[in-house]
Amino acid sequence: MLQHTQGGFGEDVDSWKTLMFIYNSALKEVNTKLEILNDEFKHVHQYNPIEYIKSRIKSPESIVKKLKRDGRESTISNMIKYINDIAGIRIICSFTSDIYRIADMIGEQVDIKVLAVKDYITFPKASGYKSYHMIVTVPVFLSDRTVDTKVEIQIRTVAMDFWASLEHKIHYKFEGDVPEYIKTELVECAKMVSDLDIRMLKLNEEILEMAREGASVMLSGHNADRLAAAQAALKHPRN
Ligand code: 0O2
Repeated sequence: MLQHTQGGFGEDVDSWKTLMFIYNSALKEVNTKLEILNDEFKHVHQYNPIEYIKSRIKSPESIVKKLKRDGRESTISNMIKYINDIAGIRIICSFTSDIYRIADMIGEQVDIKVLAVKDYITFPKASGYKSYHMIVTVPVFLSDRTVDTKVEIQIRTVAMDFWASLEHKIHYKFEGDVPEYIKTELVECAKMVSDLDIRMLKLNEEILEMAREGASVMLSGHNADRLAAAQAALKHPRN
């Protein structure tokens, strides 16, 4: 029978390799769930909310850096307890509306527990950073137990991802000490990204509306043909 370990790993899990294996398995679990949700959405609505998915395991250096930043010792138990994004998944979609749609679908999965949400879309960071973050746990089913494992899910548009990738590179290059004029430029670019997202969403909604109207015109055209055929049949009955 499977033993269910709540909130992390049992005391017996002490090796780095085992830990990484479990975090990797959690990424696979979430990836599969997302693929199924995306396929189902396409099947029902003839539309793909997810453009693509990226996943990664945080490097040991980044884990140690984050623990140090928070004034904690670099121990395995601290890492499990305090580092929420050892397993990270980034979902990239076309439109802002897709972000909330995907977040809702994730939240409704019965075996996924949402621990925390950070909505940097409604409340962007001062840097201009926009993204929707969810910290969740997903059960990883092993031969003798189930391990609830933390995964950070970041959901953002293609435009937001473009901005965040460049900003991350700049931040890394200047080791956090980014010159003021570059920071100002990045904030300006973030505004342009937000404008672009709003305009693209509006454009898409207009196109969808036109498609809906087109379909109803076609339908009424079809009905008109059927009506004319029925009238003709009444005028010229075969028998
Ligand atoms: P990397 O290299 O992407 O892994 P918490 O994780 O909740 O304990 P934290 O780190 O303050 O605390 O959480 P937050 O703000 O949700 O940020 C987590 C991740 O979001 C970061 O991980 C980045 O991936 C991304 N992020 C947050 N703010 C910014 C930003 O201003 N610019 C960019 N480009 N990305 C950001 P890491 O570990 O910092 O980096």
